[in-house]
Amino acid sequence: IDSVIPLQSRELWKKHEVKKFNNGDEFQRKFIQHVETTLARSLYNCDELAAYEAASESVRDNLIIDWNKTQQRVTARDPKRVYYLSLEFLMGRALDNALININTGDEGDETSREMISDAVEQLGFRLEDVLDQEPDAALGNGGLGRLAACFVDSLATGNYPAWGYGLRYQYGIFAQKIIDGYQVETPDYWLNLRNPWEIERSEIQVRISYYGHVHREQGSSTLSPSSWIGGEQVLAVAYDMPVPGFKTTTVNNLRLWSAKPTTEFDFAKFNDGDYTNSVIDQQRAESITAVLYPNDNFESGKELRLRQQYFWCAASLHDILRRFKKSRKPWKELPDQVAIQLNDTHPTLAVVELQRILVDLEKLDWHEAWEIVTRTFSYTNHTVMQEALEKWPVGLIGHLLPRHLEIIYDINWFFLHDVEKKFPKDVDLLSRISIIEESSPGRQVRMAHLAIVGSHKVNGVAELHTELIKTTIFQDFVNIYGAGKFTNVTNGITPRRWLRQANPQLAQLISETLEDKSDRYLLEMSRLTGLAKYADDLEFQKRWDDVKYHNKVRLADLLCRLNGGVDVISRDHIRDTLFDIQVKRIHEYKRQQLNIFGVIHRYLSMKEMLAEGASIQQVAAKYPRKVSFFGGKSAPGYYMAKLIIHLINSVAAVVNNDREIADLLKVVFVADYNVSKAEVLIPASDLSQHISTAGTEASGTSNMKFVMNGGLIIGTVDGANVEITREIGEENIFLFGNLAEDVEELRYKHRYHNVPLPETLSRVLSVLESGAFSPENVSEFQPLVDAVRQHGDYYLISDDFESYLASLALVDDVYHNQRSTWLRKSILSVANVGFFSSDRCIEEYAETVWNVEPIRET
Ligand code: OAK
Repeated sequence: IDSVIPLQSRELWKKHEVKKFNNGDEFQRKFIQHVETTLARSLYNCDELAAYEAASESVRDNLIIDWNKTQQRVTARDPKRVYYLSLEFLMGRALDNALININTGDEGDETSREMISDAVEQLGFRLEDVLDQEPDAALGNGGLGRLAACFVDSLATGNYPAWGYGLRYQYGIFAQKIIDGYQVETPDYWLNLRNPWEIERSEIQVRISYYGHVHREQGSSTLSPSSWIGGEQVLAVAYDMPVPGFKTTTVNNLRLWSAKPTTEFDFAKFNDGDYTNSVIDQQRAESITAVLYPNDNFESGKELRLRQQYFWCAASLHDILRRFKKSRKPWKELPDQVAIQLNDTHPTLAVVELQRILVDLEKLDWHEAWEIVTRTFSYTNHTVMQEALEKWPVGLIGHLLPRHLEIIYDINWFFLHDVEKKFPKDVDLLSRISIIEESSPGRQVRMAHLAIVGSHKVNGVAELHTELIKTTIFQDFVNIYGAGKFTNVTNGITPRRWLRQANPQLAQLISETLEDKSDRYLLEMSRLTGLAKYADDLEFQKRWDDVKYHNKVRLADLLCRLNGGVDVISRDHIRDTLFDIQVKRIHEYKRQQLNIFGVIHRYLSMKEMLAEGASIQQVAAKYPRKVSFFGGKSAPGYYMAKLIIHLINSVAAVVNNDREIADLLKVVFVADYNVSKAEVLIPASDLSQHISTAGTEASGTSNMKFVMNGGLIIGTVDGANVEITREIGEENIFLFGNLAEDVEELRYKHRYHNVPLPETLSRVLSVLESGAFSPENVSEFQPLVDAVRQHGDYYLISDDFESYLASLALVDDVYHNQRSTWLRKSILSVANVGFFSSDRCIEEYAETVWNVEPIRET
């Protein structure tokens, strides 16, 4: 590898080589050194926050040493690399994860985490409290962003030469406060404290242009080299986050771009003597990476968002191509050296930018360039929901990126031309598939179409979802390209964070039972099947149940702390209270309203029994102890989702204060659901709800997390629930509701006929209308009632309500009257959850989409 250091000096470098800490003693030395020199503190003013920072700096030192080696190894061998472009990386906390993943000592020894836990304790701190100081890196909204975080973990663990590229937002997803039962958004300025997990690369800067105009030689077409003279300029500066693999020294890189002003002024203003305004204008550059757009499964189409997208695509591509150019290979070999994965359509401008670079700057022939582009990119679709499909007004793109718009038109022209040859005279087909939508008030660019045309592979994220995109939104493209271009890669989750880190007690029980002291099962999850033989072992069931109990207490402790030291749920009956949890973004299609309507039904039925003279014991026999937990954020502008949050809190206020039902039912809305809260909530669930209208949830990934933690699922036949059922067995999951194939017809019926509601739901809606849960504003929840009664019940609440209630009743019965059967289901679920490791998922991408291989240490 090239170096500016003269040969005779290199021995000296090697002599002073920086070494990783390898035991508790060496860790402590590093820790204290960081307290003194990095933090400029001492024994006398080192609090828990300082301890977190010093511990992180020390662990980071180890990671960086391996990071450097990994990068040198990859540079030396120059294999094909993967680049994962995602506008969101929902990483959560880094320290605990690093403690689990870093390598110290030999296999079978005390794990590095235990070692550091002891070392930290000797220094006067409890590791748990130290870990708790870390703010979440919350640079994502929900499923798509967390998937990207699981993927970079698995890429490093699998030793793939792979980098993630994203944006370094100064404000991550907003912090949610609940005030008077309403969601209130507050800014998440997560970089308030120094961030020990990022390395600023101030020397890595890419100049990004916007606006301006395009020049070409007289008489030449838009297909020939053109020069785009950009107007506004900003700088993209790189910040790197190390991503350590598990049981490997591979440490990959997550590169996040931050916007900075250029050092040049607007000279016109400057010369006018308007120095101050010229500086202020520059300052605006930083707004590009100021904030993450807080929408999940929804596109708001704001100009700043498009500016973010181009900024990130252009910076990342520049970086990727700079690295490729070092190997001095011809351009036609780019697709043999580079695979770029588009995480949804957000990075689709990268397709256009690569074509621009190849044609305009590298002077390749259009078609030669386009062949290279399409062999380089592949695209993952994450939703079939119309409102989430990205479309940008042609006028906006043309103004912001004039040359890119020309290229998009040319891409479209050749594409339509080819299709026309294959399907002559099918004008409807052409207008359906065109990258340009001829809509009023103006034309729009359909980013999904551009992503498909610009990629060699397109994938969905669960079998049902892939089937749906192939037969609905992308059907025409299957006819054009053939089915081979479209493939399924079912999502997965990393078992390091979602089992080992989130649920240390269960992890301990598993490794003991499998006699797998060094936790190899976290890499080879098929080993979990070894648990199956204990499914009916009463002694083992007891230990299994004890772990769940411990995790439920841990959740109760967290809620108590968040509630200022006052218990939210009663401690007396935790072991025989069913913890029923639905945590995910609040969305009508995810149907939190169905869940809360079910809770209202339960409450009304209990009250009715009491009113008819039943004893509380009789009520308890039918409606045994249960806490319904909800958590999740609503997009700030999503009226119905916010109303659902308020309804949940209003129901909680009534139910939780009703002495008559004697704590048999509680409703808890956990404010500000995020990754670190998920790590406490998920292991505590007996039951979790994944109840989207069939065909709407592309995959879901929290369903996998709950199962991996021994929770049972109540769910619809949707997304990855289908494959979960196949893996764990249909006797171990509570499925209900209509199927995706029935949805269209049901919606049609609602639209044109007066479909009577089931009596159960009718009662719930009437009570809502009566203002029982909104005494101050009787009609407050009317829109939720009307959505079902008046507006066609688009999410099919009424069609699924009865089977939902029946399924919930079955849950109660098995949980309370057949505990051993319940535990058996739970054990068998974990035994068969291995398929949902993101390691499996990454292997599938590597083999079927990217054609890349791992790089191992020799
Ligand atoms: C976000 C923005 C635009 C389009 C889709 C999303 C998104 O988060 N989709 C979710 O992706 C997850 C990962 O593939 C899936 O598990 C979820 O079902 C899907 O809603």
